[in-house]
Amino acid sequence: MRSSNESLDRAALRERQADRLTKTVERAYENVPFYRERLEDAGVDPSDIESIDDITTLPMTTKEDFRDEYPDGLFAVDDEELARIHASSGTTGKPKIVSYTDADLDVWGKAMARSLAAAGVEPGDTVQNAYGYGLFTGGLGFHQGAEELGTTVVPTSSGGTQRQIELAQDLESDVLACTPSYALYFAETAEEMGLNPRELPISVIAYGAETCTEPMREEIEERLGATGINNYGLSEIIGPGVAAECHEAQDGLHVWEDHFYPEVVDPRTGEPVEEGEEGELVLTTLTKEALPVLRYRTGDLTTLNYDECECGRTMVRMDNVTGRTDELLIVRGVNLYPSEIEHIILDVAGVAPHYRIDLHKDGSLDVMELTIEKDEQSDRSENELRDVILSRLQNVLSFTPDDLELVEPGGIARTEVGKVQRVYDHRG
Ligand code: DLL
Repeated sequence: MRSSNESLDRAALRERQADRLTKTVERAYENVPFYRERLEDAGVDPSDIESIDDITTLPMTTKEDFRDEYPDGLFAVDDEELARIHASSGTTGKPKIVSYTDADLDVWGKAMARSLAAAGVEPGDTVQNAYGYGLFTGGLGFHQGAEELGTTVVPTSSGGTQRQIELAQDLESDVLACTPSYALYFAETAEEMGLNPRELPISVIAYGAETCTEPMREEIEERLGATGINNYGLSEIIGPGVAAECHEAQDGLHVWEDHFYPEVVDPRTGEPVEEGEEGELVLTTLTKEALPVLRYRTGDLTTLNYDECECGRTMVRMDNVTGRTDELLIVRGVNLYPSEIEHIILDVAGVAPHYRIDLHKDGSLDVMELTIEKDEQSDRSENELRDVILSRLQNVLSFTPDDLELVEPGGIARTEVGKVQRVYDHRG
C-alpha cells in the first residue's frame, strides 16, 4: 500500500518542496522572534526563496537553540492551537520541548502510516507497540501511525517482557515495534522461557530510535525469524516517521521528503558535502505548524542516496546512521566512533552483539577497556577470540584497547527499556 506522493517524479517533488519551504520560512519569520532575528542577520527575506536549492541560504538551528529557547521560544502558534507536547531528554540540561497542532498530528500519523506500510505492514495486522509511551515520541508516534494504517494496536509500551511474549503469542501479533536492543532482549527472554522465538507469530520488527548495524539486523532477523525494518526520526523534527526502510529493498531509509527536507553537511564547516559522501544530516520541516524548524543539525552521520529504489518510491534514501558527531571518542589522539568498533565486533563469530566501552585516565594517558559478551553457541576458545578481535581492531582502526575482557553470555547489564548505553567515559 503506497500513496502516489511517495513516487512523485523528482521535478514535481522539488516544486512542492520549494512551495512548502517558502510557507515554512514565512511562518517562522512572522511568528518566531528567534527565527526573525536569525533570518534578518542572514539577510534572507522569505520572498527570496525561489527553488529548494535556496535552502542553503537559510540559517541553521542547533540543539543549543532548543535549550536556550526552552520551553516554548521556538513555537510558532498560540497555546490555544496546541494539541500535544512531547519532550526529548539529553544527557545534560533541560529537555527539548516539542509541540504539535492538530494538523501536525495528522501529518505525523500519515508519515508513520507510510513508514509501517513501507515495512510491509497491512491494514488488519496486529501491531504490538513496545516503544515507551509518554513524553518519548516513540510510543505515541507508532501508535498513531498504526491506527492511521488500519491495524490493531496493542499498546504494551516497553518492559514487562515475559508478559509481552505471552501476549504476542495469544494475540498473534504480526508486528513488534521496539528498539533494536529490546528486540534482542525480547528474543533472549523468550529463550529463557523455554520458547523458540522463531516460532512466535511476529513477522516484522519495526525497529528504530538507536543505531542498528547490518550484522545486528541479521542477528535480530535470525533469532526472531522476522524481517527487521529500520525507522528513523527525532523529536525536534516530529518523532519517528521521518524516514523508513522499505521491505522490498531493505537498503536505506526513504526520507519522507515532501514533509522533511534532508541535506548532508560537513560537520566541521556546515557546508554541503558532495552527493553520496558521508556527513551530518540536516533536516528542515516543510509542513509543521507548531514548531517549524529550519536546517536542524541532527548530529547524526549518514549518506544520501538518490538512486532509484526497486520498490518504486522516488524519495531519497538515507543510509543507516553510522554514528553521531558528538559521539566521537578521541582516545590517545585517535578518532573513534563506537559504531566502528561495534561493526568489527559484530563480524566476529563467537561473540554476542553486546559490548561496553569504558574510558579512564591513567595520569594524563587515556585508557580504554572493552568488554564483550561471548556467544552461547560458540566453541572458540577465549584466546582465539581475543586474537581475532584484537587483530581486526588493529587492521581496520589501527587501534587496540588497553584491556579486552570477554564475559559469559548475559554478563553485561541489560536495559529492559529505552536506549542502551555503550560508552562510559570516566575521564571527566
Ligand atoms: O528516538 C524517535 C524514534 C522513536 C525514532 C522510535 C524511531 C523509532 P529522540 O528520542 O528525539 O527520537 O531521539 C532522536 O535518536 O537524532 C538519532 O541519534 C537516534 N535515532 C533515532 N532513530 C534512529 C535510527 C526518537 N533508526 C535520536 N538509527 C536521533 C540510528 C536513531 N539512530
